[in-house]
Amino acid sequence: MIGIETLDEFIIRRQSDFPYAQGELSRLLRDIGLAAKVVNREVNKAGLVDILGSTGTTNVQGEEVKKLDVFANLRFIGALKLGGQSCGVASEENKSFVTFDDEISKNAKYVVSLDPLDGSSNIDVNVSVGTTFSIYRTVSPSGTCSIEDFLQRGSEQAAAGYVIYGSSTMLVYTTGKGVNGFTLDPSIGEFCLSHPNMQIPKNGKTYSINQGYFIGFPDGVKEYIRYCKEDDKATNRPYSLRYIGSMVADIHRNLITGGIFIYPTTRGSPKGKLRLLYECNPMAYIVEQAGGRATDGFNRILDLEVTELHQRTPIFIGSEEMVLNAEGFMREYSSRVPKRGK
Ligand code: AHM
Ligand code: MG
Repeated sequence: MIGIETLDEFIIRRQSDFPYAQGELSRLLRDIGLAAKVVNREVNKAGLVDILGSTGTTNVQGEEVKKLDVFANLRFIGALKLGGQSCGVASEENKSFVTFDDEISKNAKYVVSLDPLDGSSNIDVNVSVGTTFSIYRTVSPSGTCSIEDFLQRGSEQAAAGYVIYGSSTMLVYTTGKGVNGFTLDPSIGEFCLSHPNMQIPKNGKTYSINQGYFIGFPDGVKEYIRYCKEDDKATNRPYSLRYIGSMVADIHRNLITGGIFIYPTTRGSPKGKLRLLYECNPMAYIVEQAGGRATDGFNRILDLEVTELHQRTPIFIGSEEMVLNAEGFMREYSSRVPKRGK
């Protein structure tokens, strides 16, 4: 198609970027793109489920009406299993990882970790949601996988990305050679290259955090928030606060316009809320590849040791200068004894 490059065409053109250029990773990415289209179709008719479902448990085709996050989980796992390029999937929806031991995946060299529908509570109120995914080359022999394949550091990711189901649907991914974004054109049913070589501004004037939990934040975060709200023309403060409550949407906005997203430790989530394996690692890889920064306030997210599938971590992610600044507050105040009622 003249002037338009589809996701599939782009992946094939860039196949030589991959260190193991036998096409498996390309096919895996295309499987993810396909599942994203199916999930997008369902997300777009979310409000119709009750109307179309005849009893609340079955729809007009007689299929069981599933919650969208369960539906998305089945679709992504189904597409990856059928594609035959991965030998297992770890998902936010499953306690343990799922393995594929079919004939079709007997030579598979990859595993995938994903959150099939992040921010799914936002579905009920017509607010953007997302999918995050992370792909690793296995350390186990081809066609087999074990927990070690999933517990690799984020720096070992072969590819990662996200899909945002927003006012338009986009798939953004990296294989370690920059970040490219594709917008779904519903008229042709294809993701088309719309955001080549995405770069996050080095600085911004948006901070994104659930400020409702302020009382339970570490002192460094409290002080950083005070800094964001101060008047200072030279540094463009006060910053704007923007918080959608869908990590993918919040980080996507900051990726494009500049900003910082923080989900720190809180009183209710003393280890942070977001999951390292399939939420923070893929977003950190994307943001770093776009020239930004992602840490837990002290250490690079991609270097964190992964010890369990559903491990949580605090995260500070976005424009490099803003994240560095926030880390400065964390360092300065972490050694101080927290003051009561502050
Ligand atoms: P989920 O995986 O249960 O959907 O939760 C993850 C979501 C993120 O998308 C978002 O950043 C965060 O939870 C919002 O949490 P909170 O409501 O505590 O601010
Ligand atoms: Mg999630």
